[in-house]
Amino acid sequence: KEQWPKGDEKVWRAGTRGLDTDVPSITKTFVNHVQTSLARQAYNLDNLGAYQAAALSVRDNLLVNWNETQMNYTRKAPKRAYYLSLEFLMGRTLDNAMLNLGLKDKYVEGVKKLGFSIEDILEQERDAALGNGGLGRLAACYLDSSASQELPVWGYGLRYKYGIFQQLISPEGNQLEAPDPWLDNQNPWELPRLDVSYEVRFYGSADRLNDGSGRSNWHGGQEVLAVAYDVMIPGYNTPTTNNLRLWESKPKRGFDLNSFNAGDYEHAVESSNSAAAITSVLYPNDHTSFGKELRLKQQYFWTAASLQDIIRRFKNLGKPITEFPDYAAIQLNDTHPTLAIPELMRVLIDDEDLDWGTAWQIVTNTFFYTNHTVLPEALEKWPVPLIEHVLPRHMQIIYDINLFFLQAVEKKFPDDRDRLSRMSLIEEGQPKQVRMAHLACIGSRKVNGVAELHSDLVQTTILKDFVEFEGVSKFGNVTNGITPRRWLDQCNPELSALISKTLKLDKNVWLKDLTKLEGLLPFAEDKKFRTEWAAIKQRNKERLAHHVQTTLGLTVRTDAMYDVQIKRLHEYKRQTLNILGVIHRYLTLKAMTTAERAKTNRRVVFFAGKAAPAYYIAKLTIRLIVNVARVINADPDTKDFLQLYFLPDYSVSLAEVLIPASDISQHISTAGTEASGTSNMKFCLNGGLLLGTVDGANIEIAEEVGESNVFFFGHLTPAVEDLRHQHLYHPVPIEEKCPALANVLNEVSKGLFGDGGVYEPLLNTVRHGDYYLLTDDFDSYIAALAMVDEAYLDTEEWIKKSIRTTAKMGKFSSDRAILEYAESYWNIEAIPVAAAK
Ligand code: B1H
Repeated sequence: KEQWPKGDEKVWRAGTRGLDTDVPSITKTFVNHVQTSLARQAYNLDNLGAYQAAALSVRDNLLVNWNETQMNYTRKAPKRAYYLSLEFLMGRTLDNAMLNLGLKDKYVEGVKKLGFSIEDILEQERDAALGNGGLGRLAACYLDSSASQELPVWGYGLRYKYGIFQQLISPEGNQLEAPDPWLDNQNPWELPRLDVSYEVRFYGSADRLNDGSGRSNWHGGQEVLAVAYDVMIPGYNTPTTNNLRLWESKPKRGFDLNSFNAGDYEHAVESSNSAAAITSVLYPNDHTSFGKELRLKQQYFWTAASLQDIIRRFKNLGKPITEFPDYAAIQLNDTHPTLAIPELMRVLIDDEDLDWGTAWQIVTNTFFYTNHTVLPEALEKWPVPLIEHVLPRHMQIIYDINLFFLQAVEKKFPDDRDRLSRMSLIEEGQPKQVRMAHLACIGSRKVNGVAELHSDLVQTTILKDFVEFEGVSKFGNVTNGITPRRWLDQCNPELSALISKTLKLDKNVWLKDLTKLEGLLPFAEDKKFRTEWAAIKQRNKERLAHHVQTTLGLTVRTDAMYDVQIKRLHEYKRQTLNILGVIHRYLTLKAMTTAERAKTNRRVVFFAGKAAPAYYIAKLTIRLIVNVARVINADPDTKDFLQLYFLPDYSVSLAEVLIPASDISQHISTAGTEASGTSNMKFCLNGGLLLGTVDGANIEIAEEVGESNVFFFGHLTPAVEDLRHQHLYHPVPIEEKCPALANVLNEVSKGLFGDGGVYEPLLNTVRHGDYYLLTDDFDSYIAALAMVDEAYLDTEEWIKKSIRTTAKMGKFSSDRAILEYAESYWNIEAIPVAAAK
C-alpha cells in the first residue's frame, strides 16, 4: 500500500474537489469565479465576463480529470507518443470542452438561470489560431482523438504571442494583415508552468574533442529559456484529459549581466528582446520555405526544449537510455521538427556518452515522419552557412550522418554518383543547403503520407531513391481524418440530434464509432426523414446568412444552392478556376432572356481564405473575387440567380458556420497537388456534396460514398507532367484551346470588373505557361458545374445523395487515423483512467 505523502490524508481528501455534475454546483463555481477570479458581481458582469467565468468553471473540471490522467500515466509508465507540430489550430475551446465533458446541457441551464445565453457567451471566445491551415487543424483533431481513445499522447508546440494574422479587406479589395494578439484578454485554457523550464543554446562554437569519441564541446553563444504552458485536451465521454505543452521563450536572466555591469544597458535589453522574439509570431507562409534565421531558431528552440522534457520524463523511470524507444515515440509533423534528429544525436553522444552506432540505433527507432506535401517549393531546405552559424554542433552531426549514410548507399549501389548526389542530405549550390525531408526520412523508423494517392507520390517521386535503398516496408499511408465531435456534433447540433434519434443510438456511441452512420442509408428512402434532413440544411443556411448579416451587414438569400470554397489561397488549389467559372456563369446569365434565366438554378457562391502576405498572385485573386462580387451582386439582371461573397478572416469558428450550410463544396486542385485535404471530409460529413478533381482524399471519399454521389472533373495525375511539357514546348493559343476561358479572361482584361490592367499578372499565369492546368480543365469544370445544377434541381434525389454521403463518411473519423498511428507506427495502447469521485 502506498504511503500518503504529506500530512493528514483526511484533511487533504476533505479539501479535494471533484467534478461539478449538476446545475447547482456549476452555478456555484461560476459565481465563485465571478466574485474572486474576476473580482466582479452580478450587476456589472457583461457577456465577456460571463464567458470568462464559464471558462474558468469548465477549466476547474478539466483540471480534475487532467490531474487524474497525468497521475495515472506516471503510475503505469506506459510507452507514450509525442506529436511535435509547429502548428496547432485549436479554434475555440469552451463549447468543445463542455460537450466532451458531457456537461453542455447543464451549463446551458446554469448560465440561463444566471441571466445569460450560452450562444452569446460562446461568441465571446477568440480563436486560438496557432496554425495556417490543414496541417495545423489536423494536429488539433489528432489531439482530440488521442484523448478520446484514451491514448497516452502529448502534443508539443510553441506558444506564439501572435497567431495567424487577422485578414482585412481594403476598399479596393486588397488583403491587409493585422496582428492577432489573441492572448490580450487572458487565456483560461492554459496553465503556466513557470517551474518547468529548460535552457536552449544558439550560436557559439563547437570544438571536436580529440579523444576519438566523436564528441564535441559546444559552448558560448546565446542561452535562452523555454518555459512550459500546458493546455488541457479533454477526451470525449472519458475522463482522459491529455496535455498539449507549448513553449514560450524568455531571456535566461532578465538582463545580460556582463553588459549591464559594463554600463551597456541598451545592449542588455536588446538581447533580452531577441530571446522573447523567438516565440513572438507564427510564420504565415504555408507551402513555402523561406530560410529565415528566426524560423530556424523557432524550430530548434522547440525541438530542444521538447526533447529535454521527454528525456527527463523517461529518466524518471530509472531505465537505461538504450530503452528510450520502448517508452517514447516521437511523431514529426512534416519536416519542421527535423532538427530533433541531430539534437537527439547530440544529447546521446555529447551528454550521455554513447557511441555513434548506439545513438543512431536509438534515434532511428524513436522518430516517425509524416510528409504533408510534394510541392517542391514547400520542401524545407536550410542553407549550410546559416545552420553552421546558429547551430554549429548540429551541422557537424548532419555532416557525419550524411557521411555514414552515403557510404551505405555506395555499398548497395556502387559507382552510381548520380544517385549519391540525388540522395545526399546536402544539395550542392550557392549556398549548399540541407534537405530536411531526406534527413527526416533516414532518421525515422517509418515515413507516411496523408492519403493513398499522396503516399504513392511520396514513394514514387520525392523519396523514390529512399524506397529503393531502405525497402518499401518503411513507407506507408495514414489517410487523414477529422474529429466528428467538433465537425458534426458541435457545429451541427440539429443534424447530430436527428442522427441519434434515427439510429436509436446515444450520440456517445456513434461519435466514437463513426461507421455506425451507415445505419442512415435506408432512411434515404424515407420521405419524412428526407424532409427533416433538408429542413436542417435550410436552417443552417439561415444561420450562415444571419451571421453574414450581423458581421458584414450584407443580405444573403437563403432560397439558393450554397456553393463553398474555403481554404488557404494558393495557385495549386485553383481558386482562380472557381472565380473564372463564376464569371463564365455571369456572362452566360447576362446573355439569357428573362424567361430562360428563370429556369436556372439559383446559386450563392462563398469564398474565404487567407493569402500568405508576400504571395502576390494569391492576393490578386482575392482582389478579383471581391470586385467580381461587387459587380455581380449589384446587377439587376442577374442578382436573383447568382450571388458571390468573399468572407474575410477565415478561421476555425467561421468554418463551423459555413460547413453545415453548404450544398456543394469545391476541392479542385490540379491532380496530384493536394496531399489530402480535410475540409472535403468536413463538408461531406455534414451532408454537403463534393465537386472536385481526382486528387488527395477526394478519391477515397468517392470510393466510400460512390462515384454517383460526387462530381469529379479534370485531368488525372499521370497526365499532368505531359500537359505541362506541352504547354512549354507545343503551346496552343488559348483562343483555340479553350475559347470559353479566353472570353472570360478578355472580359476581365477589358475592365468589366473595374481596375483596368491590374489583373494582367494573374491572367497571364493562365495565358502563359499555365502551370496549374486551368486551360486543360476549364471545359470539364464548367460541364461538372452544369451537372451539379441539374442534379440540384431534382430536389429529392439531391437529398438522397446528401444522406448517403454522410452515411458513408465513417472512415474519415480522426479516431480511425489516430488508432492506425498508435497500432502500426507508435506501438502504444490505451491507458484508461478511473473517473474522479
Ligand atoms: C499541408 C503544409 C504546410 N501540407 C509548410 N503542407 C508550412 C507546409 O508554414 N509552413 O512552412 C505550413 C503548412 N500544409 C497540408 O496538410 C496539405 O496541403 C493538405 O492537403 C493536408 O490535408 C494537410 C494535412 O495533412
